[in-house]
Amino acid sequence: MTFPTNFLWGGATAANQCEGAWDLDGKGASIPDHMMGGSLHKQREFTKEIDLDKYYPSHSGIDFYHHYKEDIALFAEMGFKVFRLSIAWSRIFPNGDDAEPNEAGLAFYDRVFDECAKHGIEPLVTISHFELPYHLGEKYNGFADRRTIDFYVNFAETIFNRYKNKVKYWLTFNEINFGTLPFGGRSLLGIIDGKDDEQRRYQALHNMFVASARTVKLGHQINPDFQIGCMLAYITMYPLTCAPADVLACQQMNQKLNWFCGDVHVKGEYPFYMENYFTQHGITLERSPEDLKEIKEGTVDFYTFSYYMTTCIAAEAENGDRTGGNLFGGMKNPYLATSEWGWQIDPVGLRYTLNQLYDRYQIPLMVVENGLGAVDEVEADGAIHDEYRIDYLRQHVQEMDKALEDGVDLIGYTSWGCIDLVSGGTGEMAKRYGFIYVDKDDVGAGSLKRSKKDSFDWYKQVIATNGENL
Ligand code: P53
Repeated sequence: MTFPTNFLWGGATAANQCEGAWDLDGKGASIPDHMMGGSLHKQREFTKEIDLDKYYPSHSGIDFYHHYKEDIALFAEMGFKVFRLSIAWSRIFPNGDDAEPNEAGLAFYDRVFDECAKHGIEPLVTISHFELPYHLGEKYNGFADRRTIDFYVNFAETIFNRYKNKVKYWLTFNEINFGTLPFGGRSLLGIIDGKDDEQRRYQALHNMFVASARTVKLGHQINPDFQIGCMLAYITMYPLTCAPADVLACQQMNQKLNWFCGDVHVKGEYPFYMENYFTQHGITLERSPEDLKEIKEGTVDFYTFSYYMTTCIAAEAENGDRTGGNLFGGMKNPYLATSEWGWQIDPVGLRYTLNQLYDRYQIPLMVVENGLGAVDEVEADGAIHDEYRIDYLRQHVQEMDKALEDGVDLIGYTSWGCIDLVSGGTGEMAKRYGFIYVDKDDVGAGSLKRSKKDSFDWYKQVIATNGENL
């Protein structure tokens, strides 16, 4: 058995996808509060005005805001060592640029962390998980404006001081590398208006790097025991063929999408290939020597990532088939099966990825999202037989085991959506990831009752045997 005794087993969520209570106790609207539900074939609609006659999934989520005790008790029953959650920025600073924090919002997370402590669960907090206060988008276009750096750092400082004895593990930005794609423009960077081009996106990303680095430094001053990490969506890429042109195209795609942000966070410097990319594409960034110094001084303590799928890259698009649900123009891998949402399932790719990342960075790694989004059927007796989810998770845990044997310093695993929640990409409830089923549908109907799926008992036994009994 290779899992270390202190391995952090657990699950992950994000505030905007589970809390609900979107305007309760002083909370302001966040960007996702302006997004309606969609599906694989229908993009989520974003509206500047919130039309209360329409259904916005984040407004009620799974009402974790009122069910947190019950939900955390269920996580504890599975034996969770860690629970990854995010703090809704607009619950603490309703507009993002407010002078004072909202006490009722701060008090909510005190209750959540106290509940975790009661069960011996360590919280892992994402400071910003695609949920900027809407006002920051509207007034400043989010991180496109440098002033948002200060708003973010002020938010981080507030929660660091408040929870310094309750939270040890922090992540600065969820899936920051999505900022390199149009996909990340609104939800991650907060660009609401006007053009969302590369120039603007890379400037916003730069501002986020400064915000992250300053936050890491500040966090270590507030509590030297803090462990502060970065978080990327790692979309592992293979060349579609062994044609050198495909291999090269794959390397270039890896640099831009998978390596750039991690290199800045971990090494504290812009990599040469991005400097070249900026020159080639006429991108000029406002980066002061002071910014670069801050980035160098605020490198992260550990590296975390989400891992759901892998994709293939070809120099010429016509060399292969595009898979329906695959983002980023990836190609179909004939050796892999796909989920109902078109994501290519690749457990062996996780071992490959862990080795690749550890080789590159040599700091502790954590897989903070992984899982299978699937439609679940509730049987007449209330049971949910999700053996497809167990198979997916089991195979990924086996590959983590092998990566540990390879010598990779992997410190934890939090599967995504440990309780069913609103899908980030599509806004659906139907795309479920949980060990715990929540009775709610895509139009917002349902009792919100929680029930255990077969995967609940499976994961419980995995944790109890520290990964031995799969
Ligand atoms: P959903 C795409 C590809 C990889 C990760 O995604 C992604 C996305 C966005 O859809 O995002 C992360 O809910 C994200 C979570 C999200 C989860 O993956 O679209 O951090 O907020 O819910 C799963 O199936």
